[in-house]
Amino acid sequence: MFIIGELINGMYKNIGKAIQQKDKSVIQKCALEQLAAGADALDINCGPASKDPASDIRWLIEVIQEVSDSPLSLDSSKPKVIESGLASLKNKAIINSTTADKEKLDILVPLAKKHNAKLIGLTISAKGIPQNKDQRLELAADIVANCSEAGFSVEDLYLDPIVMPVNVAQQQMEDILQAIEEFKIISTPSPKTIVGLSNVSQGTCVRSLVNRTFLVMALARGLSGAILDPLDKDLMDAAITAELILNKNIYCDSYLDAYRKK
Ligand code: THG
Repeated sequence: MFIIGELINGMYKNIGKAIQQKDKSVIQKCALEQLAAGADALDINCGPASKDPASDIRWLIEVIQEVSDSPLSLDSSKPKVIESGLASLKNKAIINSTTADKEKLDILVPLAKKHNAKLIGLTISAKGIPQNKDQRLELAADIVANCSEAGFSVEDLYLDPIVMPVNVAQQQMEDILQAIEEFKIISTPSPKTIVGLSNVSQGTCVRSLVNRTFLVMALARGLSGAILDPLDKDLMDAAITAELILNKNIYCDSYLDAYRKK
């Protein structure tokens, strides 16, 4: 599973404050801790309080690149912010994200192609959040079609079914899981799949348990990646164990240590 660490996000108080005060040690520590815990890449989101996200994202990228060459996931709903980030990015890039709206796809798909970046496609549009599996599949097919037409490799595309909090959208959980499974048969080669895992537990009081249970169920449906908190050891243990059961890792008594990235 491809793991993107979610913790460099201005919605967290300590990160929001560090961005405001340009305190690079907080950001660098958060980056290195997540990578040491097994993250393959880091999500970078300036958060809702940033007054100048196009400039803040460049600062975040620069200070992280001083300590790491891991891929960075540029997380913004504004193409201008992503474009600004890409201009100062030396590491590999993941564009997080485009929606299924044509005006966004027409900017972000060519941008991803130009920068050799991976692209996350949210199955959401200006019409709103999909309410069932079929609406998710329709939006996913629009995204895949746009990528194919633009000559962007679908293997570099991660489709995101939009995970909703279980306490407000309990009846949609099975639709989301089925969408993960069925996104793969939209095209050959298959697009990959990804979720923003912590969304599922927002507002619940047993967040870690809800997160890891959903992750294991999604992995069983073929999920390729997740944006998650890699410092949650129980979550990482569950992910490693799910991949063992799915025969992606070979069993040994010390498999948790063996597969925990050094
Ligand atoms: N898909 C994609 N990208 C995404 C999301 C997604 N990026 C943002 C988000 N969703 C994934 N990242 C987070 C990060 C934090 C939380 C949820 C998702 C979170 N934060 C605490 C909260 O809101 O309760 C903040 C706690 C605090 O302030 O300390 O839950 O779905 N492609």
